[in-house]
Amino acid sequence: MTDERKGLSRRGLFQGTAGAAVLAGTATASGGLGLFGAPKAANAAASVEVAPGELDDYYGFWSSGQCGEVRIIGVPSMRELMRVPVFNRCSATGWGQTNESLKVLTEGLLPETKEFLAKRGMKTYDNGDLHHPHMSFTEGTYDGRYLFMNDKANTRVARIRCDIMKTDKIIEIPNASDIHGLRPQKYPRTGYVFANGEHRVPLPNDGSILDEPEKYHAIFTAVDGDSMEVAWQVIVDGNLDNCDADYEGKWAFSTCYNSEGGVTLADMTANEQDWVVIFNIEEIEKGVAAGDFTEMNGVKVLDGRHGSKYTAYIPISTSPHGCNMAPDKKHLCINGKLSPTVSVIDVTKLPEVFAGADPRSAVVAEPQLGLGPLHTAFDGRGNAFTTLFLDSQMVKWNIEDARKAFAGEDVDPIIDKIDVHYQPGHNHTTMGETLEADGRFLISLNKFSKDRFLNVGPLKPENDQVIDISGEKMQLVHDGPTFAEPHDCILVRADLINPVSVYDRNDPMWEEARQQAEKDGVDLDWGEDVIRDGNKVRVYMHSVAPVFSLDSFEVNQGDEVTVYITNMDEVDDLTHGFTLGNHGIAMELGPQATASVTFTADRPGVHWYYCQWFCHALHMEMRGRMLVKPTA
Ligand code: K7E
Ligand code: CUA
Repeated sequence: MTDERKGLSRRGLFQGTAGAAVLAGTATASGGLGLFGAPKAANAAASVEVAPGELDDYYGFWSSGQCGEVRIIGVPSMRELMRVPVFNRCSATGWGQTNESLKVLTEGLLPETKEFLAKRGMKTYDNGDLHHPHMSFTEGTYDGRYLFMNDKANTRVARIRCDIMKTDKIIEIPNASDIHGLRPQKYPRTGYVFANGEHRVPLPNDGSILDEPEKYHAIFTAVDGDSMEVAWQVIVDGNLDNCDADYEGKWAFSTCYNSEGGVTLADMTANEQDWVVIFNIEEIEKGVAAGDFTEMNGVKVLDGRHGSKYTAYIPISTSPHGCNMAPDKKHLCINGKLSPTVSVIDVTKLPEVFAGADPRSAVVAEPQLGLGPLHTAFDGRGNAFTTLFLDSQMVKWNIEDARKAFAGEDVDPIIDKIDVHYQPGHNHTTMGETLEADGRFLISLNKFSKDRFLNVGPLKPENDQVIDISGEKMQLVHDGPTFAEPHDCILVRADLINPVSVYDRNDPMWEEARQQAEKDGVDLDWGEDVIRDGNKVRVYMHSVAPVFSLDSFEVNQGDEVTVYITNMDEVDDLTHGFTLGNHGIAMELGPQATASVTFTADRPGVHWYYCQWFCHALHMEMRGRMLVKPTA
């Protein structure tokens, strides 16, 4: 492509996306570049272009809020690559219906939750509110092993295996009421996954205390990221919001609002100041070893309220929100939300605070940035980018300059501001929460899109915008509509993630199916058989495109049927499916995977099952019959 032609396509990109509305009014005869100006905008536009057949430089892992799933988006192209069901029920893959997924969804629930759900005829929750996806770390950077995420709706923490991009563990957190902020330990490795219980509730929350808010507590949880068991919990004052960890494995931090201990909006915002809580990991581990805890619901719970040696409370203007550790290993940014400031804490001063120094002495900068600062991201070159929710802007500022200004020097730390569209919450830079922050792209996750896209009715998409931050000035280069309701994302360099294309037949995911097959004397890989065991029937078969190895099986009305299917194709991208007509049953069968589903055969007659994943020229013919013999 010649430079001239590139220039044309860049213009095309702007006219098609960000620039359309503006350009309509300002286009000039010289080519319609208008407001964006020729050279800089053109360069920026080129940087998000990923031509057909080319690959993105980054994996973006997006949360999806109340959809309860994780989405994988290529960055900078913003092409959606995959959806990974986590807390939701997925029609395509059978997540929430297959025995393998139900094991993940149910085994980590608390006994009282299982009992509560059983009364409603449910095995697990089928919704979630997933805000914060974060990858496991080794020595301060992403290691490609796992992703961890929170469920604010039903108080859970989940893990995705990045080799197969499937959820493999979900646990419910006892003694907490919803999980909001979540971050893995960055150093030496993950290690702990820190999870904030946001709402304050009585402990235990069994009805013995009701309308006595002064007796409610919020709780901070450390989950062991390897075993996915709760390691310990710490009771704190206030409501926990967002959290982060440092780069030396010493601290965890949580923003806290509602120092008032109130239960209404007016109560909760009455005080001028709330705080950030600093958790001293070493002291907490010593306390656990020394037995300085109360055991509650099987968990070691430490008291970290004011005056505890496990925590420090640093006063911050009322209701701080985002909590972001800079890759300079030194500066923690606490975003003001109701205050127009970001408070910068120098973590090297924290030992003094724990030794008795004034907690505010750790605050080394507090730049006034604009209205509604919610979250901050970093470029690895000493600059920070903060979302301004109320101003609908992104502000770029320099951390050292902010320190100088705080110390009384006449320096303006603000480098640049640009409009985003509209009302940004989180933002994230490429590799920005790691020591390998590379300062190429910034995503602004805007809560509203207003007039940026074709009208699709009263429910509008959100708008995730891509901003080029490689130069001194920020440049908006792409608009990306998203469905409800991503809060956060991370941007991971593509070489750090190496998923497989075909499952390993020894994967533990279908271990229970393998054990059952052994008991039944059936080869789970290549076998096919119908095993009757009282009114329980187990049907085994495999699939190789374009056939199921059983083209029919017969059961009696009222039988409890489990169908086990193994996809024995070894080819990349050869997924089959099993959909059983008029039974509400469908599941994904990945290459070399086993999946199973259990149901009661209570509809007499002939029921076709078919493959719902296009796999072969004869995909339409890939089917069989279930014959259900009436009981009477
Ligand atoms: Cu929406 Cu991270 Cu839950 Cu801020 S949080 S915006
Ligand atoms: Cu097998 Cu479609």
